[in-house]
Amino acid sequence: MMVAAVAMGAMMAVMMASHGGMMGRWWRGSSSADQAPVVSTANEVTVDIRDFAFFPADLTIDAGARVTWVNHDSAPHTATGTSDAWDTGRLDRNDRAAVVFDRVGSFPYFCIYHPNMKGVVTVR
Ligand SMILES: [Cu+2]
Repeated sequence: MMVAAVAMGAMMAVMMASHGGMMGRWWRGSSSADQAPVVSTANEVTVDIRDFAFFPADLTIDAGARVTWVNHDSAPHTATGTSDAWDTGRLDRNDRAAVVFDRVGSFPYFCIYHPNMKGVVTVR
């Protein structure tokens, strides 16, 4: 898994070199740290993945709600629970996967391909 992550990093570096302008926009884009937390009472909530970040990265939902991650990037991403309890699996561009959160608690997650991509689902 670490080897795959390193290989992906090398690939990204090559892409940055050949598409400097476009990638520059990506890397200057708002990081998850800049985002305001979102509280939703909906049963169905979508988290968009774009520019190597989760939107919203900090999401609070009611127990029993279903969260769907949608990848808008050309790079593959995942939403993988840090505790290993849940995982969307690999999402290629326009792929989506849903997780139902029945338990109250805080569920941090990351992308296995880009571990600096982080989010958290808080269930109340
Ligand atoms: Cu990713």
